[in-house]
Amino acid sequence: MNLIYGNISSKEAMRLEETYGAHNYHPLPVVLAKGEGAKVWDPEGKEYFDFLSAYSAVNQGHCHPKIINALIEQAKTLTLTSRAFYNNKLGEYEKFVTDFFGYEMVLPMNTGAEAVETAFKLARKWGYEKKGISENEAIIVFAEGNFHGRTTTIISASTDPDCRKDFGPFTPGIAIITYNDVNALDRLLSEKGEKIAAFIVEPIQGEAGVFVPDENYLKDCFDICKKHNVLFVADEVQTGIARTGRLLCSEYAGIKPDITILGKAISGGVLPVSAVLSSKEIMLCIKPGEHGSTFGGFPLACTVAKAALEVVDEENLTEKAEKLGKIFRAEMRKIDSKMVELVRGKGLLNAVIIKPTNGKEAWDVCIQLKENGLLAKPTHQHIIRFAPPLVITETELMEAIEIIRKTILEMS
Ligand code: IF1
Repeated sequence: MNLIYGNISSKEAMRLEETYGAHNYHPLPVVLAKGEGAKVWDPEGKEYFDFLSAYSAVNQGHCHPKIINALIEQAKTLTLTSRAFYNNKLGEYEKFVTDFFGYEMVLPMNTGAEAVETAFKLARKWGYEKKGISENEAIIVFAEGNFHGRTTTIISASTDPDCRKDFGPFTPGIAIITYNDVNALDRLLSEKGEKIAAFIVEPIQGEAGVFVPDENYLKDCFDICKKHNVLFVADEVQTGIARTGRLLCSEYAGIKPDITILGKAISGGVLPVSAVLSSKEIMLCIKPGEHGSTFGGFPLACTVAKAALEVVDEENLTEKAEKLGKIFRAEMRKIDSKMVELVRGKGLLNAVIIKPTNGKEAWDVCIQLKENGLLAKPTHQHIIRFAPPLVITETELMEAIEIIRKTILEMS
């Protein structure tokens, strides 16, 4: 087969990963060699709509020219300084990003998991210093079905056996409550509130299958946290940055979390950039030497993230996500097939629950979608997440919807 992009065929790329890479993933059998906007191409030149967007990291579209130019220019000037010295990009970015999201201070990190770890440590520190929790007694609350990353402390809060099995012993001081159950939080905080530093929660549970909680859930949880002097921490690594039709998904609840965690799309998926946003009062609990990372806040990241956030504004991606999301869900619900059991989501973070039909499950549907030119990934056997880059045009979206409709009708 003739190669259009690069010099390694799909078959060979898959063989190399299989042979030399750890087997910690089970990818869909497709190899990507190029991306632009909402589309990606394999080495042989076949074109696909990308309906995963690297798990909502590529909200601004693949290889956005403005972000890539910012990357190239800064890469030629200064990439990494460490935080042993000041650099001339960090402060400017910190002002920009805090203004952008309406917070007083930011602590820059790299991956989403690092930012969650940072929020976890910050909440504990605040718990001891400001709330007066006795030494080593602090509890952080998480919701069942959560996904916050892969570090040892974060998986200590996971309820997914695949994430946990044989990775113990786990970090103590974690409590788990049922998601979307206000009473569960109320009971726990009434019972142990004085030892609880924070409740860390996803406004929509992504990995759990784009599980959208009841309308008042987040607001009620926020109020309960306030009543017990517990920090409300929103993990918006996946839901943040315009994805759900709001800049931050917690805006739907009309709340401003004490701490907001961002990652993925803050750099448009160009570099690992994450951020913990909070107030001065909370953030200044961490003192020099107590937390950090070699790369966190590096000039290259600051420059790329600033450009990536500017794109969100300049291209009205928040409004686009809201509008196109409504179209997407309406069109999915119109598909006349028993295979489509339920459609849910907000903005362009959506899931279709697939009822197994003719022995075909969500995985088989994704394989067939790939054949027909659209990439999406199943989660939990019966759920397909659909989350295209927010720069997708309405015309492209309608084309993509047609592929999904045709594929599902073909299979049912
Ligand atoms: C993988 C899921 C998505 C996240 C939230 C923190 C992180 C994530 C809400 C950690 C990461 C990932 C990582 C990716 C798969 C993916 C995922 F299916 F597992 F749940 F997006 F839906 N908080 N999500 O969703 O961020 O350290 O990865 O930068 O392969 O593990 P990270």
